[in-house]
Amino acid sequence: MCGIVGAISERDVQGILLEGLRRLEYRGYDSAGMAVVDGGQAVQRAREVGKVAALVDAIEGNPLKGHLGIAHTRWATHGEPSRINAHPHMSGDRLAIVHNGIIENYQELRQELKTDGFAFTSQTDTEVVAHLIEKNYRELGDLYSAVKATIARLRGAYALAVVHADEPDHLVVCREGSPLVVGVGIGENFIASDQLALLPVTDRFMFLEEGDIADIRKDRIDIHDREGTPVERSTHRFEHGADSADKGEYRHFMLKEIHEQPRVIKATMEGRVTASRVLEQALGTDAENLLDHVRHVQIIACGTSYHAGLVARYWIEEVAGLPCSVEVASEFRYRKHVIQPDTLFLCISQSGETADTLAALRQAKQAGFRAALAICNVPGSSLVRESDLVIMTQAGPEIGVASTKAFTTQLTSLLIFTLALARHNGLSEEKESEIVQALHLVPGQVNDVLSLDGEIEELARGFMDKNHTLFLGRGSLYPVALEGALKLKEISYIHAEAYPAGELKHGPLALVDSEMPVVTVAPNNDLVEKLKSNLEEVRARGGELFVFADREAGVASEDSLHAMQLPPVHEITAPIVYTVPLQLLSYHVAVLKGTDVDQPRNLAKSVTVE
Ligand code: HGA
Repeated sequence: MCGIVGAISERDVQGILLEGLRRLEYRGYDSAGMAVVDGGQAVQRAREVGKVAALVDAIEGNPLKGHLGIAHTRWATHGEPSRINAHPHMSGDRLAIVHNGIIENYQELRQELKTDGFAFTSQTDTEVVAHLIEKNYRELGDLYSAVKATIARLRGAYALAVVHADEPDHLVVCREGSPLVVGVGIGENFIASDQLALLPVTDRFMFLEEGDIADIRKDRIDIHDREGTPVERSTHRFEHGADSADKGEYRHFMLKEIHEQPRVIKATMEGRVTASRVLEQALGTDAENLLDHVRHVQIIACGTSYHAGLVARYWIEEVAGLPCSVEVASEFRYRKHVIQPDTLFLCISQSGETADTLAALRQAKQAGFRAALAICNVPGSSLVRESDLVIMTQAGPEIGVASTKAFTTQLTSLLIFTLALARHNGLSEEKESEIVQALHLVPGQVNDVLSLDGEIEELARGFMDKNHTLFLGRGSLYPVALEGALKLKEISYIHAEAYPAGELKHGPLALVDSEMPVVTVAPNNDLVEKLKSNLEEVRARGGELFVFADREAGVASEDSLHAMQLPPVHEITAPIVYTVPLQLLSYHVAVLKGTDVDQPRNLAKSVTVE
């Protein structure tokens, strides 16, 4: 999604803004722009279609000089990606704004402003906000009051940062439904959509709450809440290493993040499990009391996180013995539902700002769910702040748009949660200990899978010239197949579908021929024999099979069957381990095809719009 950066400092801010944009590029990247104020002179602005590098090239030799500025990477929602629609948007030559979000009533405001004589140069909803602030500025005479009056008229979601050349000593920012963080410096201050953007200049952050409006000066930060009451927002130190936005020795962030998985899975377990038990207090002070009352779990998520939820359903029903439903957030929020008594509402989101998931959570809080648990990777995000219980995944910033380490740490967190819940529902100490011990083995098993990288790269050659792929799995490995197909689609643009293997003969078998590779994950569980029969069905139709199988499952390479042997894993933890070879497969296919692995076309990382 769009990324916002802003700075006010003694020094020129162009470098800070460009580095911030570069770090935000993973959120959305069809165009980028920047506006800088130098004393009382007119605002200087530069905008370019494409990546931040295009903006850098455009201003090379003609830098924007000044101590106050705002910048933006855009992922278009209103109006095509073009220079005219790129942010910052201006009203006249003295006011500039950047915006992340959607203004739902922009058409009616646009009509009104046209009648008032404002001329529009773009198709965006954002330009409406620029003109409305300018209109209010003319009436009220100061920027802060003008922004305040403006947001009272906006419907929708926004994080805004606004500068005016007549007031060159501050910027005004606000948020409602889109993330915004204030970076606290010494004699300089910053704002951004994500802390990651500001790590080169500060490690101290304040998270604005919904409805907050803030006046940011070099040496002061004044925040008011929705009611206009002055408020303090506490300052947090950034927890992850500042080098997270650096690829290091790896060719792509995605590959780096795949290889980080043993470490981050371990980090996600730290403080939450002993050698044989789950520490349920680690889920929150109220966890024990709360989990005691839960009789049903409703999971809500989008994309990869949804697949994590689908795996968790198998665990919750099998290990905790409680009914569990899973639904994509964008469907859940627009339908009527029957809420079972004592249902825990569980949201999964990497960013904690996923618009549909957040909206579903807010509805759920009105609708009478027992409590809300968030599984999230970004501390201080909206989802975390608005949930009763939280499990933070310890994946660290994930830059590759296609999620990898966030998924496996979500699974780790979901298994920890399942065990905590199961303890309240009669799980024996022996069984808990067996599963916790299996979980401790996962980082090592993932390492073993990573050592197969070279062989998986070889397999990837078989997909380069293919247009379609089928992924098969059974039981809790079916969602792993779904996630494998999603990964391949996202980064290699090969059409991929996943089916529960037993469904093959009910339709998709008609598609199987030598042009349709079939990928299967086959741990050595109760279903492996049935899966082998499904594989025979494919081979009988001339299909080429790529099977990731437990080395003890008795699946060996022959003719049109390429078998990759994986270490033996416990059947409960198998979905975590078996995800990894499919990530590597997608990665290598994409590299061989020459696609933009970390920033695939049309996609953005943190989906903060509907
Ligand atoms: N609606 C604005 C901003 C879009 C956005 O926040 N995307 O994540 C536009 O289309 O420019």
